[in-house]
Amino acid sequence: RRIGPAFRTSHPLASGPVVQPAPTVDGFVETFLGELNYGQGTLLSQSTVNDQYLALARTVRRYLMADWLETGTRRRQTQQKTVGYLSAEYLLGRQLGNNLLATNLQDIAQVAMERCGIDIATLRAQEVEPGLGNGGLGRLAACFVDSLATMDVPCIGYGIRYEYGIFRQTFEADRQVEVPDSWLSLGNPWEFPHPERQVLVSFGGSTETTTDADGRERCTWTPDWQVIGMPYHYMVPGHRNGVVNTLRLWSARATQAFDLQIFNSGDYAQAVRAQTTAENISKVLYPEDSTPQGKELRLQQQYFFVACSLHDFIDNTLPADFDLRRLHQRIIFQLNDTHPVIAIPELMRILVDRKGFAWDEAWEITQKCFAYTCHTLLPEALEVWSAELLGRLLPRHLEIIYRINEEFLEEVREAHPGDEMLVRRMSIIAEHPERAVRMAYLATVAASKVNGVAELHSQLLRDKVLPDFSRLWPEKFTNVTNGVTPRRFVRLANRRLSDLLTETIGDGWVTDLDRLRELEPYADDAGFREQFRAVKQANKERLTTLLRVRDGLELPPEAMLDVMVKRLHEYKRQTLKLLHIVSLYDDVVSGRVPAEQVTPRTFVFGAKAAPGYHLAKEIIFLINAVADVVNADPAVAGRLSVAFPANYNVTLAEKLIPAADLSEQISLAGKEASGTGNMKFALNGALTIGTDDGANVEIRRLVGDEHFFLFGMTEPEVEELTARGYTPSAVYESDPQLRSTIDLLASGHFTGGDRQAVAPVVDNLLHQDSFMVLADFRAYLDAQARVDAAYADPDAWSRSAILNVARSGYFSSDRSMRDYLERIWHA
Ligand code: F58
Repeated sequence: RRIGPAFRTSHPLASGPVVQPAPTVDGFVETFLGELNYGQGTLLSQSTVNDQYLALARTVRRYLMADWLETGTRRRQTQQKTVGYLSAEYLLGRQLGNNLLATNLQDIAQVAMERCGIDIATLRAQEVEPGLGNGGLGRLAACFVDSLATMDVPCIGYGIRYEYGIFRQTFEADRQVEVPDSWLSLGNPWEFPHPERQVLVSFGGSTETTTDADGRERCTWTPDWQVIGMPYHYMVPGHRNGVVNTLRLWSARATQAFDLQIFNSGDYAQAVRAQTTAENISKVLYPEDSTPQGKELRLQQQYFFVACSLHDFIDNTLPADFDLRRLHQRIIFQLNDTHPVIAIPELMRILVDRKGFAWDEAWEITQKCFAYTCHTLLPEALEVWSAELLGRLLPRHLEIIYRINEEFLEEVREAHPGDEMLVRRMSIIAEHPERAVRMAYLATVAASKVNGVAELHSQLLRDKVLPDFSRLWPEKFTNVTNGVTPRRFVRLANRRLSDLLTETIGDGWVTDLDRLRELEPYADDAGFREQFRAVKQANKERLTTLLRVRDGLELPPEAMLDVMVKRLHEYKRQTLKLLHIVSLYDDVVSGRVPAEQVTPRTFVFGAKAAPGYHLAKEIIFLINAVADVVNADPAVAGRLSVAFPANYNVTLAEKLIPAADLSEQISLAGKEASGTGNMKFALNGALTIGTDDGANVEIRRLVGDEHFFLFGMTEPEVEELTARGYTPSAVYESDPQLRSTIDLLASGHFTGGDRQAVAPVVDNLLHQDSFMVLADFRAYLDAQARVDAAYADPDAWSRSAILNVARSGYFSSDRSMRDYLERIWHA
């Protein structure tokens, strides 16, 4: 069967424009019914909600197709430099709403569905979001591709089409239970498989070096197994600009040859099992959020998608006669953390072994084609692959890495003669506890630029994580502060605020977020503040309705909404938030504070724990246990309530963030690389209570100290305390309120008298407390008291909230993209 080259012809119809359905209600209805009849094979009268959702999605898709094809043609013709964003994760969120927004079809679709007797909200709710990421890093990739399309920058997002995304979280007896996320099971209307672009990927086997006639060494890799990478294309529409870029996600398939070999040997069952082995590669997203496990399948995933992507660009995207010495003029591969770093030896292998380049020339090309973004400061999060495993799976790549390292260490020796300690410190190869490849070092050595994701993070990256490298190559290091897309996180998530903004300053802010500055004078306008408060109130009511229906939670819609949503990790300090809640509750039930003096607050948590992260799961249990008791205790009724809706994801974020009054960004200083939730909250008019960490630093600088509740140790203070020796139990002894709070927790009050159930968390706090929760407790409570005082003056609070919105335009991912373009990509 032919899956070969594209159809090329001089036939007159071959160059005609693609016919797009009319952007009218009639045109939409007609297309929709056509999709229902001919696409789904059903009648409106017999269709299910899923049929209708799929037909609606395919209708919207039609409106994007002409632009997609046109963008592709234009990109091929202009041959501009492309950003190849390499990311193992894309946390996309639902597509339907975003694509209706991008095409400006929201109102038309709504009326068209009404005309068919369908409530469009029901169809929107039918979509399962593609949860192909863990958290911030994956969501950042999704924001970046959105911005690049909106800015008409050529970009191909490369990644993995996991069959199962991040697990669905449920609670059983207050404990997290993970359910597989079979997001594809009802059909996925947003993807296009392209079997004609499939790629063969090799693993295992051995290498052999021979010398050919002209004395050149040649290496051949004889792999012992292969899989097929099947690309699925997703549309990435720009905001109403006629641009649609491509996200290309790879799915693993067994090769025919592989199957037949075993099949011919007579073992049919084994042949089918072999297929499963191959297909396992893209089966499931690893749900770890900061501690990589070093599992073989994960390395297979990494190499799989990177090999597919490089091959796809070099052999299927560039013209056949392209001179690869100019490769950097056509592509910059941005490495989203270390997960795709195996692309570096892969490109060297392609250039040297397949294309016949000399090593030095290949290295020169390779260095110009990669840039590396680091997203962490936690030492345990830096990926390291055992040389044994890497050599077994990718023998040629390990050889290449060794050679890169040798030549690099020569350079170090030349720059610092006699300093063998330095050489050992900087080696890409670690020797203890086992020989292993430090992927961040490999990335740093090869990349043209290395960036952190917020100013503080980039500074600490230079000073603490990669100090030797930043001394050797100071110009290599730069910062690009993260950003978020205003399309999804303001315009789509917060329609009411968006309408108010547009009425007030026009709609330019959607693609030029700095324009929000024009809002500043309105902070002093009582009428505007009134409208702004009404928006917040309506968003809260929308949220309380949702949580009633979705989770059976009864929440007072007038209370201050205090929200902490992010992955569950000790360094993010959900336990600090919990101690605050318990202390408020303790104040009332012990009679120290009359209930009437407590500011009514609803605390909302959203957090998934990595399934193997035991302490994180104990913390989830404890939050739920405290919620149960606080919510049921008449002593604090109408004053304190705690909600922990299960399965926090992008879809829920879009409802929660617009409703929030207070944004909790309380990581231990020096641990959160940037944070991006912090930006989404500020842009939606929440005030932040936060430490001097990650992008909080920049948010505070921009919105102003008076409109931000800062607390806690600074990074240097954390360092100093660590050096002095931190004893959490001493802090506990010295602060009566902290003692009372912890004692109440430890007593089993929240766990039906069961002290064992709280012991893991309490004991850890008292005897380890790696992230200094107790050390910051007092400062946190004081800051929360300032929050209460500020909230008591609605006018002053709204003024601050409006100024947060007006001054947060900097945190658009459009700005991040401009910074990458200027500082790194030069595209
Ligand atoms: C996050 N990293 C940072 N990693 O923690 C956060 O501060 C930052 O804002 C965000 O990146 C974007 O730059 C993060 O989300 C992961 O999820 C990895 C997934 C794979 C395993 C290792 C962590």
